[in-house]
Amino acid sequence: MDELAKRAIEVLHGNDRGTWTRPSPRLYPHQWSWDAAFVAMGWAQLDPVRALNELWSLLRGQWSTGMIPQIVFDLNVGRGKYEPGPNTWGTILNAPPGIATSGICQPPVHAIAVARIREVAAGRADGTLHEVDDAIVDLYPRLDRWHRWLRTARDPEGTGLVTILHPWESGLDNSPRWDRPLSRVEPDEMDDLPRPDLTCVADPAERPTNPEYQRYRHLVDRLIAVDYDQDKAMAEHPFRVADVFFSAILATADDVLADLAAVAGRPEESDRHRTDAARTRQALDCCWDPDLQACLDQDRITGRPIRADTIGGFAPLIAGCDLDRSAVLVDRLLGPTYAGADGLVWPLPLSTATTDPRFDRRGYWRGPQWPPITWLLWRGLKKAGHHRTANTIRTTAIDQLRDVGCTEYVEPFSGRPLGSAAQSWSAAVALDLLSYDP
Ligand code: 2M8
Repeated sequence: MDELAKRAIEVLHGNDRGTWTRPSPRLYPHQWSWDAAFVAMGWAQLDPVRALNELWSLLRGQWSTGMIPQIVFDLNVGRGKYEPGPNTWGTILNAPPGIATSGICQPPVHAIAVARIREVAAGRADGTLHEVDDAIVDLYPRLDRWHRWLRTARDPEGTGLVTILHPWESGLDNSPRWDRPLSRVEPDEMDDLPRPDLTCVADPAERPTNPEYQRYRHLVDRLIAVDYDQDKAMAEHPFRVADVFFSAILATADDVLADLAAVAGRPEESDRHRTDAARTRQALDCCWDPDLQACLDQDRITGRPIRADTIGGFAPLIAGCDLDRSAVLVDRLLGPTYAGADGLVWPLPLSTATTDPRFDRRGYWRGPQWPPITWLLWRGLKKAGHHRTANTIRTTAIDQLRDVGCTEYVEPFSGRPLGSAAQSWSAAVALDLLSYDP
């Protein structure tokens, strides 16, 4: 068996908790929402039914509103191992009885994962596809409620863009995109709560700073103060940003959900999902900055676009866009400020452009390469018909993972692995990318 596949399988098994998977053994000991979607695609290569269980485990935490929370906590994990832990979110009345969750969300990769599990199952000679299709009958309404929540609670005016209330909701937590809006968040007092995450990495510089964490926690406190009432939060929360990357993932997930609706015997729902996706694509068009040649997040408090040259700007490649726009974005993606930058060990997309003043080659989400982001761009390129570029990115991503292992992220100029050394979504992405080998 391929050495990388062997290593990736070891990482998944090492982080496996039976029906769900920790993102990593120490740094992230609970179940995370978008990690679970990537991880499910990895498990699909080994056992599509196990892959479905990953998603069902996550859905245990789905709120009655439809929100899929960012974290479903494992109550067996010792107190203080991860902060903010289960007791700090004030979600006991919001989460399903007996399940501890956080109170925010993450990008909706889940429908994409279900479709990929189905594709893998379809390639098997046994009856797995029937089993997966049966599950989709029950999964579809859950995913539909999730997408509907995003499109109502987080986009009450139907703009097509999802507003996030916390940088953690973006998944790209510490991106320079959030520096300005986060700098305006003013905690009443600077707390000095423990940071167990800092003890899990080789160098604390691989994690966000204390002032950032104080603001992160303050934002959680503000959501608790309104008891997670989304109308109130959308009116007065101190961090409100229409996130183009998140919205783009929702658009492409809506396209997929349109197909899953048909599999679930609900073809009459498909058009609604396609219309939603089209609305988001149109909205992304309006966020295009011709100077930067990038799609920009919109600060809902100031009403202004957030100027930052980051991977977020490539949102149209994820959502799907016209040929002209995708050609411009492919040029930029492969150009000297991203994957074509001088001195990169692997020519893969960077999380921030080298020319952005806040680019930081080791900084968390501020420059390094992240396997799941590479995967999302690879998928977008493939869907847009840029097959040659997509394939080059796929093979380069495999080379990278082969050399550095299933690390959380990579310092692009030295090739050093950063963050957690056994990250589940990197293993999952490796298995999925390898499965396309001719
Ligand atoms: C990172 O985020 C968590 C908070 O959600 C953290 O820093 O503690 C991010 O990379 C996020 O995208 C990811 O889902 C999570 C688990 O891998 O870790």
